[in-house]
Amino acid sequence: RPDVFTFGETMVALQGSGPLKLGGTMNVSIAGAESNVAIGLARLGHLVHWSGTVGEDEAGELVLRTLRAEGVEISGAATDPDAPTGLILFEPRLPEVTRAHYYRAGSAGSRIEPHAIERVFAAAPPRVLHLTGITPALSPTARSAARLALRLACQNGSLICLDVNFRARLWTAQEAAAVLREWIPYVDTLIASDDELPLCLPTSGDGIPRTATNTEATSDKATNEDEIPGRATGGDDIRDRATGGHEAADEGAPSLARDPAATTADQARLLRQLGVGEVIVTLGADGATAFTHDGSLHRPAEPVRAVDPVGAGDAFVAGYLSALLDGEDLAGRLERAVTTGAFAVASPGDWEGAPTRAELGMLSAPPGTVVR
Ligand code: KDG
Repeated sequence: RPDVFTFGETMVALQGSGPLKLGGTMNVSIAGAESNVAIGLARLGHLVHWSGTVGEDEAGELVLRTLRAEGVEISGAATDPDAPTGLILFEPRLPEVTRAHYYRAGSAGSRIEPHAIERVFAAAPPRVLHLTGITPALSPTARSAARLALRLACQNGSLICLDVNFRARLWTAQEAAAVLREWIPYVDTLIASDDELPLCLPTSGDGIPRTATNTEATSDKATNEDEIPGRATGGDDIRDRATGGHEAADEGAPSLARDPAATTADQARLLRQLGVGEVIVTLGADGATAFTHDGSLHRPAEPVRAVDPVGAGDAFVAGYLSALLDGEDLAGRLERAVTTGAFAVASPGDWEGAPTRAELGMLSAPPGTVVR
């Protein structure tokens, strides 16, 4: 049984050395939020399964070869002869500001099909399903695949982790909100930046027909194949750590609609009332705050010299899930998350700087240390 299953689009990534329009040299690598998390977890010694579709091209070979080399299980991955592997260009524009340019519309990765997900769950349901809000933005079939994963994870008692990862270039906030609000009642661990929280909250008057009172949280009445069932009980205790050991959504639906003056804590409380086990709000250089059944806990970021911010969120998720799998308490989970996040910020590339378990302690080495 894999510790974690995740899936999504992984692209070939070209990392420029300065403003793109000036030309120059580029470094060739791969990038994808879910595969970044998968690599981060594999480096920390966890059994991770990644699935996705790449083109039948050299860029696709690079994606699969890299993931294989990093120890990520990819037996559920597919190749599509009729569409290319997607491309992302990273343009470091200022020392700490990077622009990303996508060439991914109609890519192989966007053509991932639900049956790929079905096969993975049939072979071995994972302890944790990690989803991002990028996958449902790619295409209707990718959205169906993500929804099916949610349903199968519920049926199999897998812990469900969702990183909102809103990408405004891929869909509108309205489109994202319609999907995320449907998923929220089934999420055990929600990871979002503070400005992404409203996308997950029910609201009236924004044209989205989903309010606190019509949100069906953890229904166990699902009879339709297409419905997401209530969560299976028993089995792995990993979900207990994230939800406080209670079935989510038992606190009654919140009566507040989205309120522009609501604080992050108010929003997190509403999300917990809707069924989320724990809400982890990432705050960039300010660290992260977790809201759980026990209250809230803040953890400042590890100070490092920032080299490249891309991939820091994914590294944070990998560290958090790694510690959760190891049975760490909330403080231990946040500590590992800010540590792996700091490694990503201090290293060029999306995932290249992810630490192994033995390297986790290196951050506290004084400047100028040579490890011999
Ligand atoms: O989190 C880093 C990702 O943004 C990057 O790897 C590319 O997956 C990506 C995306 O869709 O933006």
